[in-house]
Amino acid sequence: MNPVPPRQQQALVARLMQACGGAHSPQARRKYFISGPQWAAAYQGQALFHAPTREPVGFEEVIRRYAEIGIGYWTTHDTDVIPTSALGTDQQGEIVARIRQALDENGLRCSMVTTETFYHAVWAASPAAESASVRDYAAFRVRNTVEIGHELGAQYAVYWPGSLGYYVQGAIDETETLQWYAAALNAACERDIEVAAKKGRPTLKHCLEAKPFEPQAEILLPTSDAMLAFISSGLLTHPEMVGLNPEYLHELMWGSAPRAALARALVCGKLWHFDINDGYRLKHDVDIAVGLVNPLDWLNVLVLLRSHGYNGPFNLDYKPPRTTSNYGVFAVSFPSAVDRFITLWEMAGEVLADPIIHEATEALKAGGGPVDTRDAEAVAASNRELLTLHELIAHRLVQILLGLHRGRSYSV
Ligand code: 3MF
Ligand code: MG
Ligand code: MG
Repeated sequence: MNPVPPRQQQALVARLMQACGGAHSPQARRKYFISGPQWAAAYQGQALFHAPTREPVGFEEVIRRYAEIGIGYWTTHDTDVIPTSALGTDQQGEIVARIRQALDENGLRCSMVTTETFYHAVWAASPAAESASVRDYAAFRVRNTVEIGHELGAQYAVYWPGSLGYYVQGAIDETETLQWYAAALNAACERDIEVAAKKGRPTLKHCLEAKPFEPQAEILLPTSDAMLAFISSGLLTHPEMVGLNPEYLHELMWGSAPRAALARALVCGKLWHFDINDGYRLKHDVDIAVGLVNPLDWLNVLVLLRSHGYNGPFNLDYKPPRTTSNYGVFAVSFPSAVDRFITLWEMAGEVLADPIIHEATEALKAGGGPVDTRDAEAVAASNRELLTLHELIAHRLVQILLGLHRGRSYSV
């Protein structure tokens, strides 16, 4: 192939994307409760060892592009859109008004707001630091975010306490830090109750998001299970207002099965919001787009969520790779992520309707019939042949994932 000069490269990407086919229309995409974060589209590719590879993108452009793609909901940190120094000032009011206008003009809704409590120097010792001034500031920030959320018509507030921890051992008392963190959440919930009553709106759903590693060395609430324990610890004044925003990769990172983590949240009635992405076990938070690494696991996650009637948002919390250009973010990265999600969602429906999986599952539950249930050998013998169905179900799931159940085969 001849070299492709820079001015022809976008056209090549567009043509090959078109050739991939299988794209859903913006109208079809909008039927899903899929939200696009401001920070995901605006991510410039920077990291500790990485200079940015993309130009900055403001909220007007992100909202407009999401609308074109068919992503119906938008989410943001307070400081993604409002400079730290402008928080709580008239300038904030002006920016929020501009956001409302951009959302209205493009037919998007803001579903979630979140407070950035990890980037600025003020959070060096976490939002629940020893100093009361830091904690008062944290309370101001989360209350202010609740107000922004109500202004923008959001239903959810998310909290990622990524800096709630320490670098060196013994410097903090963990129990105190957790109490102080709870105090900030309590302040947010109490302000929410006041603002919601004043505006005649329901209160927000406050969702905690865990991550096991980074940016702090040791993290006090590293998993969704730790969050569940924290919610029922007695430290929160409104535990009924607080649930979870698990992130797929955050659960995978520590070696968990994300689907099992989601199941534990479901049985507690706390699975309210879900950050969708992909990546690898025991590595850092690479935030690859949904289904690019673990499509089979993703199919199974969606089977679980569909079968339990999860109806919260699917928040596209991933980072377009540094190798993707500004053009590619909206031409390839977001539309392809949304379409893979929709395909996996539809496949999950096929799994739930599949007569083979259905019969195999029912047979496993029916078991082998009457037996002396104090006799281990007899119980094992009575079920032995049925248990082969576990592997048969796994085979069937892969058939559905690869389209083999529709007659596709790979013999040459
Ligand atoms: C970090 C994250 C965060 C959270 C966000 C909460 C930057 O790993 O996943 O995204 O999702 O702060 O909304
Ligand atoms: Mg996240
Ligand atoms: Mg992540």
